Amino acid sequence: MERLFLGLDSSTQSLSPLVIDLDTRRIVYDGSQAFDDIPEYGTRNGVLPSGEPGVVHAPPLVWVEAVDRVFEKMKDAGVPLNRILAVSGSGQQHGSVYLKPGFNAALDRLDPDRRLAENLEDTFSRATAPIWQDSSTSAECREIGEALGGMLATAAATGSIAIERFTGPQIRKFFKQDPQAYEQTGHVALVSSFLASILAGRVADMDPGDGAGMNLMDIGRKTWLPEALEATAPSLSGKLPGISPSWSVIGNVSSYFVDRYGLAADTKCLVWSGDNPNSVVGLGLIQPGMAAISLGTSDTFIGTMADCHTDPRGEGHVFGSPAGGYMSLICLTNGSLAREKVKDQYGLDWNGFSGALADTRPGNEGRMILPWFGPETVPKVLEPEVHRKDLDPADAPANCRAVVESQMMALRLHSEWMGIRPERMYATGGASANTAILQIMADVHRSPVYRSEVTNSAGLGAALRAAHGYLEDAGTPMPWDEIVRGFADPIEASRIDPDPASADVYDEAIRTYAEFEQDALGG
Ligand code: ADP
Ligand code: XUL
Repeated sequence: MERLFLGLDSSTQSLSPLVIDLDTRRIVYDGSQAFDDIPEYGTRNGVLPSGEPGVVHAPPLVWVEAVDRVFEKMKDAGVPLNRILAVSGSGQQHGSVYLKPGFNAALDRLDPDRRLAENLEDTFSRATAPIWQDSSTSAECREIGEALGGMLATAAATGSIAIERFTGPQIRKFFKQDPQAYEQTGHVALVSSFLASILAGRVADMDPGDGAGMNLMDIGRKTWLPEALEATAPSLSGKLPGISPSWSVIGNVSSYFVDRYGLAADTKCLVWSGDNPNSVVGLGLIQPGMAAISLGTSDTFIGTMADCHTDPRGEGHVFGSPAGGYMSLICLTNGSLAREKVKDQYGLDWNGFSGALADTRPGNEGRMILPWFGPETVPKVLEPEVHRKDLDPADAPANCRAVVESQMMALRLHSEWMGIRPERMYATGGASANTAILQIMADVHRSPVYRSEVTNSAGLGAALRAAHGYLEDAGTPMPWDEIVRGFADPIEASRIDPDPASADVYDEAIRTYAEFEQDALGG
């Protein structure tokens, strides 16, 4: 008897459902609905055009409409929706949705003869939702940071310094700009908890994975931090839901989905989480001390930790891991963007870029680059500038090696606070297709590197969490390593071992790199 579970991944640009069969370890359905393909909501790359610098909002109703669209697509494709045992999901992190006090009642009486967007269009106290790309809250970050005793005290208490894209500073900005609309808000949701509420037909709790991305949660206790709520906006505690473990069942699916799409009435809905916490599960990082690097648009280093300790430099983040314990994350904004810039500058394709890496030697004879083509998160650089050390801008191969080596050294240097010494590392994201880049990753981190098979690790993580929570709730728990086995396994044949001589070179070079970075940042 097959046991089916659904994960819904609501990312910046699309909603992607993924159905797994836990027994045969098969992905039964893998689909997607791009928000831009629902033109009446006017998004481009998932967000609304904005005239104000740093302001990036999205219309939450497009996410709602996408829910109907993906259920229609699954039904049309013959997915046996009546056999799905449980649903969970993944949301782009930090984005916030503002709802009137009548939201819960509207969820309770969803009319299956009308689309979700029609059912819910009058429930918003703010028409748009600020999302993670919004960087317009520096003033609010300063205010919250000061109220909590400074930036590092904020990081120690909430897992991160007050950061522009995080939800708390965004809520504070809304309260300051439009106190009346804030007062008329009965409920503030994350993207994840908003969509979880729709599936369950009642206001859903947040989980400690996504809840940690708000500057509002006590990272040690995984409960709301009263001082942070107070520093953010008045009466906030009454507008937030609870925080529940990532494997909590909210209840049965809303009758809307039973009547309209044929789901079974006892399909369980689990709390949702953020995309990075879900990816931890989807990449199989279920034990403390595991690490992956995602080489996507940006480069992220994701690790897992048993105990919570935060970054003393304030650059990195700690979230609750949905597999228990904690996860840590740093993000290099100029990841693939920088590699692409260098590649294009010399008129190369990726083969040519890899060839340049083959033609140069580990350590690059001391030549380095700080590829801050745009603003950088780690280290924080607001006014972008590219710095070169002993590097001739006309030397194509040396520049190609410099960008990859420097980024890998930055990832190692700035993740040291996590205290993770993994026996193996996983690589995912578009650039993980490039073996020459992965060799440098293995050498700089002195660790074998495996490529991961999954492309939608967040959606897979959500489906696996649905299975885990369902079995836990049914009184037949399955350990995490068994849950992820066969789904999140790295490709054995993709193993790349570090070369000891090259690793020695990088152990030396990283000190020079650290000084170079400090000099560029003005000490
Ligand atoms: P996203 O963050 O949008 O999910 P992806 O994980 O799909 O991004 O990664 C896309 C990036 O992968 C592209 O921007 C490109 O720079 C990079 N990429 C694709 N193929 C290669 C390759 N062979 N070598 C290096 N980088 C590559
Ligand atoms: C993480 C972050 C992004 C979003 C993207 O802190 O801001 O990775 O979660 O969806």
